[in-house]
Amino acid sequence: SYKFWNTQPVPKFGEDEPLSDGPLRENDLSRVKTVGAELIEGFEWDTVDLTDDQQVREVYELLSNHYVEDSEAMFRFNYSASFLHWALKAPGWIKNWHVGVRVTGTKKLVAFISGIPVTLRVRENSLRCSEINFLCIHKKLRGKRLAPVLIKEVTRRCNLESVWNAIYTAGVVLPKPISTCRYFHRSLDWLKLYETGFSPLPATSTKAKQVTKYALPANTSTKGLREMEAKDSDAVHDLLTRYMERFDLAPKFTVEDIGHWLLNGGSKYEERIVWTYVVEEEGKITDFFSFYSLESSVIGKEETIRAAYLFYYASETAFSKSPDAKKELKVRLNALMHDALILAKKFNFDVFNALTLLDNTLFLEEQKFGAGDGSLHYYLFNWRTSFINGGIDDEKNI
Ligand code: YNC
Ligand code: MG
Repeated sequence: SYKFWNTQPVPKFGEDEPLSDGPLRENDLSRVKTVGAELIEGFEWDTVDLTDDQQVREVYELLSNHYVEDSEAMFRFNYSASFLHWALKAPGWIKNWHVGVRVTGTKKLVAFISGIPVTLRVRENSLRCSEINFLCIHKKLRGKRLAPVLIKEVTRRCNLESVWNAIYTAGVVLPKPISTCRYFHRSLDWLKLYETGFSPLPATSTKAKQVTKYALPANTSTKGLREMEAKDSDAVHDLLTRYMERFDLAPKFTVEDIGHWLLNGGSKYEERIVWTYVVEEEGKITDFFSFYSLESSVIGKEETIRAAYLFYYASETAFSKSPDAKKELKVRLNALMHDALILAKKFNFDVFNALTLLDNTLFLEEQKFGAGDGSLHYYLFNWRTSFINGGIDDEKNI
């Protein structure tokens, strides 16, 4: 019955779609509390310092044991320490938005929630938001209404920076999604996915047939494809900005953001997190695509599934004025994504994942992605807007 969420500035189920976009509650910096609410006896608030590798390690340990699992509890996300450095220290990051709860006696980290600043465009409005992620409570502290306390605390800390809106995603249904996407998976190493229980063997197929179905060539075929370099940042920024104008919900990136999100922040992390490729034709960047690395551990086994997640991409083909423009975009994206699969395979990923967003439905089927059982719901805090299609409910989608 959403006892907590019904008290928050989010749209409710059963309400009509709004006539106009705008905030759900007025805000006043002078009324924001300067200290956090009392925690239950034996626990204390902490600001986790992610410039300290030891504290990143503590967040890693909490998440690797207690973060998101699939509905059958077979797999759990295993965000690496390098991934956390990358995801939580994006340009403009705010230390105070990395919120921890510790046991007072032992100082053990038992809960976490994070925000990073992001400027979003929602239809025609530009919003300074926090992007909330990595909400996690130790399994032994579940069901004690601690999650609302963490959410209110991160809200308070965002409000102290005069940030009144947030974006977040979750697999669970809460009041009230502004969009919903489905996960799709493309096997790269089918046999491994089968052996770990990730992929079933269809009744009408054989192992050998499945392996053949997902085989990929050794080399890419797009002319002019190469790894992105720092010198490409302006061109990629320009192309991505124009490409994203075609959608109702998009982040507004600076050139610095591009360097961070697409170039691994200048390769400063232990492990590589993100791969980005551009297509250069006669000195012009015409296309690019990127994917990032996120493993899942197979619960109860010493194994991991190495997944590549499709990240940002763009193509000049999207701006074609020809009567066949949509077909051209479809052909081009299929060629690019085929090469992305080949590269991910070369880098030893087991599976390539993508959501039903951007122009993804133009290539998911042709590139042999299969629908997963998970959905991802998108939410905005304190912002009213009607449902954004482009996810599974869009007519152009599967
Ligand atoms: C969830 N994922 O409905 P009601 S995603 C938000 N996001 O409230 P308790 C959630 N709310 O229904 P537990 C939620 N899951 O009574 C549950 N809730 O109104 C709501 N799992 O609290 C739930 N990470 O403490 C209910 O539940 C209330 O002990 C119940 O803890 C929940 O990062 C959780 O899936 C999820 O660690 C922490 O199960 C725990 O079960 C856990 O009794 C595994 O809570 C890991 C996991 C969630 C990943 C994510 C995005 C989080 C967004 C949070 C909302 C941000 C709002 C914007 C704030 C900034 C505003 C500004 C400016
Ligand atoms: Mg709890």
